[in-house]
Amino acid sequence: MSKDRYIAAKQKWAEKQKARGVTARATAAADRLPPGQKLTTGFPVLDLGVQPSIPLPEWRLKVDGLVAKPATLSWDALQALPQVEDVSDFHCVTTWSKYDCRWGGVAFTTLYELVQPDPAAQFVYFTGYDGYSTNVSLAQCLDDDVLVATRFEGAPVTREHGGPARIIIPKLYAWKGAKFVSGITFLAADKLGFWEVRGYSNTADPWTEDRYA
Ligand SMILES: Nc1nc2c(c(=O)[nH]1)N[C@H]1C(S)=C(S)[C@@H](COP(=O)(O)O)O[C@H]1N2
Ligand SMILES: [Mo]
Repeated sequence: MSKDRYIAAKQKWAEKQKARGVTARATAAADRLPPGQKLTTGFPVLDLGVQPSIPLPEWRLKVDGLVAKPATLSWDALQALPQVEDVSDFHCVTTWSKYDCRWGGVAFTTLYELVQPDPAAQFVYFTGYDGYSTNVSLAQCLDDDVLVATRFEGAPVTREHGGPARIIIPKLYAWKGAKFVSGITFLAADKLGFWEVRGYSNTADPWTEDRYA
């Protein structure tokens, strides 16, 4: 099941790369702004009041859980993986949305391939250097636009926006994307994250205004 999604995502990537430069993304489509959202041109910062500073030589991303090959990636190891770019819209549950965010980094599917999750793994639990956590189904994570982002608009992701690396999951409300990401754990059973235990929706779909559980 997740294997099929994985393959489908990789296929979509190939098609997208081919189409790049040929097709322009539809702009300002009436159905582009999810219900209850307002468009912003700025980029608000939302965090727990802590913006940890992690020097790149000390930065690590631990990818573990129900996987055949757990990995602890250094900054250089992350940079050595295939790098991709994706332009996506960003929807925060506090009702602001930002269009056309150009993120660069490593596709989640690349990490999936690297650590080889067990078929029993169906959920992903993300942790951040600030103590944050959030949980997402594996199926959602295998979408081709899900990234470990290290670049925004061609420059390194700033500390306030979650650098050195943050998770981007464009199709879900942005709290599902951990800034200052430090860990990715593959799990058989779902485990609620920081906001999910505090009443936020577990599924977080902006199109159905799935904000609070
Ligand atoms: N580590 C961490 N990641 C986090 C958060 C946080 O507090 N800590 N806040 C989440 C929320 S609620 C949102 S809307 C986005 C905000 O990202 P931004 O500050 O770049 O706008 O990050 C998400 N990821
Ligand atoms: Mo948010």
